[in-house]
Amino acid sequence: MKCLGVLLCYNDGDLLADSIAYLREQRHDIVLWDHGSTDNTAEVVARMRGELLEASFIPGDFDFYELYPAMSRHMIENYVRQYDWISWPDQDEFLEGPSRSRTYYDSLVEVSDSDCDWIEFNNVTYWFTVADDPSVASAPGRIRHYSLFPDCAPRIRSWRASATRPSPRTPSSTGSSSQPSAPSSSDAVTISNFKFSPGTETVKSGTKVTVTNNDSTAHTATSNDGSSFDTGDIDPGSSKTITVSKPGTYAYHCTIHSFMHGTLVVQ
Ligand SMILES: [Cu+2]
Repeated sequence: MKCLGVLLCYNDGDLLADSIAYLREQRHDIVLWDHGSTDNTAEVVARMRGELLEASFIPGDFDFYELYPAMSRHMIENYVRQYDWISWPDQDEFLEGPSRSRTYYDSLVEVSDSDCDWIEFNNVTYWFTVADDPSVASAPGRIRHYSLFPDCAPRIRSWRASATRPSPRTPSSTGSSSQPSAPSSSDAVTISNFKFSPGTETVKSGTKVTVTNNDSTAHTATSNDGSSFDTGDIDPGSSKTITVSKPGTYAYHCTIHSFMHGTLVVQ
């Protein structure tokens, strides 16, 4: 059974190594986004990069309330089809089955074989005390002090991957939108680490702009006005071109990762 864990991180660097190690113990591949942490999160991520399927840094000025929808679209676009089960704890949470005598992974296998599509978890607080055994490597094994968080409704943190269905995307008409005009020269925008570079590109009217995706996940370059240009999906390692004739300043974004923004100035 293939399990994928999602971690959205913000300034919980002291717990992050345990969270990553725990999901790995429970046989999950991990997609991690760090939302502009200012503590040692980046250092922990760098140290544990080999344990992570994906680690991306999302700028802190990206709206927190857009983060979950953006991650959801990212998951649907890139991962949901390849996995059987998704676990999406808060980054300071350890997901466990109903009994600690079995691993979370073993509980997931049981649920996966049932008709259930998701799991609700009671919200339990834990804390470290001197009575905990620091020689136990597994954090949940180490922590012995739990209490049920009062007045807190159970939360869904884990579900069948196929229950996350792609919403129909508006198909992009063609790979590029171009008005007839003599192309004068060409220019390039590259995408690396979820960023368009240069952030603002200035070209002459009719210039063919090549957008190259150096990431390991698909992106688009889509004008915010919804009509001037849309590359459609640019697969990892490939390029698409945009040609715009009408002079103006065109803000654009990636439809899969709405926090990715760029500007094309056509003179
Ligand atoms: Cu993107």
